[in-house]
Amino acid sequence: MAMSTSQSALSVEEQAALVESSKKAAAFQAVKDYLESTFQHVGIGSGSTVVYVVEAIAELGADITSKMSFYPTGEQSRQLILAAGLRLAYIQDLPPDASLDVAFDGADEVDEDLNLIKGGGACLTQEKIVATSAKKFVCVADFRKISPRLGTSWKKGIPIEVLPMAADRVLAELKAMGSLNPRVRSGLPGKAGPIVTDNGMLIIDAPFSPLLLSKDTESGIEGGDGEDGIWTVDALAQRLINIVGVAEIGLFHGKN
Ligand code: ABF
Repeated sequence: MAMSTSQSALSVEEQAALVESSKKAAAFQAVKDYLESTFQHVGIGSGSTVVYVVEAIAELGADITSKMSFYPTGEQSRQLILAAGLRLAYIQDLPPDASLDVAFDGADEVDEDLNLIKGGGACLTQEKIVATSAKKFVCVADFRKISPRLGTSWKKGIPIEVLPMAADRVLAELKAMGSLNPRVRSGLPGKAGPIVTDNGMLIIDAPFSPLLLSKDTESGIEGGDGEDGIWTVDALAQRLINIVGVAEIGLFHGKN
């Protein structure tokens, strides 16, 4: 979403403060609206917005939260849960026929159908496991994340977790599909080499033109399966996950 005139007139500090207050407001509202006191199993995602989610949950008090277990999507959320004094549990310990009551997580970009790009923090596989284990998934995002088409505001590309031995082949396949300059995500500043995920894999960021992610017939574009370079979110997601060597992708579907 583009900044409105009044927002762009703000100083850098004022804009940063606006973003923080928006994240906090979204998080507190999400907890108020979607966390029920009878819930027992709650997923906690990653990123800076989720910090406020955990703050809002902790403020409910032990009378409510002590009956709940909290399932992290990575080390950051594990630490958040522990620091807030909440009960930590792991998704692998939840019986496979059981579900989380709800999971809260952030996103890098959200479209009008609530499709998401996630994985800017490289935890996308764990995030998808927790999200899809929940009866309800609540995406908590501030005004910057909403866009008419994925790829408009998040320009770094779709995060894709890949087996290291397949990375070059996956890169070649992505280029053949029309991804613009896909690349293996490199390490933190001052740290050489690629980022290695908690699963021992690499992350490829694969940018696609926002136009390629249009909602086919609804927006007057036929096809959407990559023919003529046009992809729908669904077709692209299906194509990406089927590339050999891809473990998981950072496209999350809004409708399932
Ligand atoms: C996680 O954290 C990721 O999927 C996403 O990349 C990121 C969003 O972080 P933030 O809330 O800091 O913008 O949800």
